Amino acid sequence: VNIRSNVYPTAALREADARHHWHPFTDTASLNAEGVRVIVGADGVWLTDSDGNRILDGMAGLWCTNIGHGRPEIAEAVNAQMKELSYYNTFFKTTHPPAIKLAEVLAEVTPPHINRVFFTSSGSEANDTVLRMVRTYWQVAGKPAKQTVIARRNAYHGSTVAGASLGGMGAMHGQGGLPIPGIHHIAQPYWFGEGGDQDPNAFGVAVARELEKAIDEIGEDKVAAFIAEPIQGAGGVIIPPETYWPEIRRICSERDILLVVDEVICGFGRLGTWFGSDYYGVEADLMPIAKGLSSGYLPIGGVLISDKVARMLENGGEFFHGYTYSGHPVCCAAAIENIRILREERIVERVAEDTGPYLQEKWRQLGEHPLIGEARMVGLVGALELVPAKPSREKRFLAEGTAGTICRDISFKNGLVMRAVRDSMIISPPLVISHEEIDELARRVEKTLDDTLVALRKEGMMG
Ligand code: PXG
Repeated sequence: VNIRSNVYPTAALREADARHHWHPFTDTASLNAEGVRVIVGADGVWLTDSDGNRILDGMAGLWCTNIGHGRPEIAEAVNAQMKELSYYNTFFKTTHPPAIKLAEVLAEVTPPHINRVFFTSSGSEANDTVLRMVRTYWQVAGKPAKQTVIARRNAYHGSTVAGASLGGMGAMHGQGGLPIPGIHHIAQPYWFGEGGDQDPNAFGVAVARELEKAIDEIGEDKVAAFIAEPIQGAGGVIIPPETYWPEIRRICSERDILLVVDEVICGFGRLGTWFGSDYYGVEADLMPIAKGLSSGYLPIGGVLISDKVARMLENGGEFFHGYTYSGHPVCCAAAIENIRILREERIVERVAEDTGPYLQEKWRQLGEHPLIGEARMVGLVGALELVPAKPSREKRFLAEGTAGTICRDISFKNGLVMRAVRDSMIISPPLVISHEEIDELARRVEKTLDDTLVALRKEGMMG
């Protein structure tokens, strides 16, 4: 197999992949029976597969390619850094210019109360760091019993032991004895699915108050932190009602627990603001980041640390924690160049003022389709809820996830990557998407919904 300028037929690539490659989040037996999809190139918002098809990347890779695929400036920055200093660590009283520069740039784009960063290679690692950091914080503060972290059902915080434990995915907890002790899950602010007949704002407050109840049950003297995504991504683009975040911030402050806002998906412009916490006007004590930090060009993540947490940890002596690749110079160089592009091309502002509203209007129109129970979007991340009996919110498809999977497969055939979460369709395109590309995306979504409706009727699934 050539890794560049592929000349091999898809069948040969599939066969080799099936023989040797174990994929993440995959039923290996059924994948290998069906045959994997092979992507050989990408440019802007477009992917090319091994049969030469062009596919619109409606998911920005895996929610990460914020500046789009294939920018030569990043390749050049990485190439130059490789030649200058390909690797050195940041342990043992050592640093290097790329780590210094990236830390400085991050302090510029984050809110004023955040001025430090701890580097990791991924979002999962960042959340492992978070767990140890919040527990250490309270040890240093002289309240060593405050060790429990409250998280939410259907949250996604990564796939390592700590990440998957903080996450609220039942299927993940079912494998490998998770969650680890000391993590407590409460409800998510998912109005469409779980709001019953409450109005969204009343529901937002009620769900936030579950945090207060959980703190009372566990005991304030035992709770270290609450962790949540501004908008849940992998859980199905769950956009909380407006009342939710202010209530969460109030509760965390009154009860003296740290607030961790997981910015792995929402960070770096996804909501039309630099961070999801900016969009909701909520001050975080810690913010794990990854994905859009480098637009996925190289693996890098981190934990952004507020002054309050930094001051406390400074009193604690050595923090016995770090990764070989914390602040990897080449990954830092990619991230610095990525942030330069985001700033100089005003990409975040464009999402807020131009491309976001433009796609949101198309999305609202798609919401009128007979298959769609709700169309929701903030910035450039959204979901379409498939329902069998519009306008009923209560009536859902019987075998949950079947309609979503059918729709996702049809979407691929129509040249669009949309992700299915249960029976909702998710979109999170590169932030550089143009108006023409948004028009094309909306056309492909509409055709996909039409085709899906025909397929579901044929299966007798509509009703
Ligand atoms: N936090 C959040 C909010 C995430 O979305 C992570 C942490 C973990 O990051 P790493 O870099 O370790 O993957 C994520 C990752 C999906 C999907 O199918 C979503 C993620 C990863 C893989 C698949 O939606 N999010």
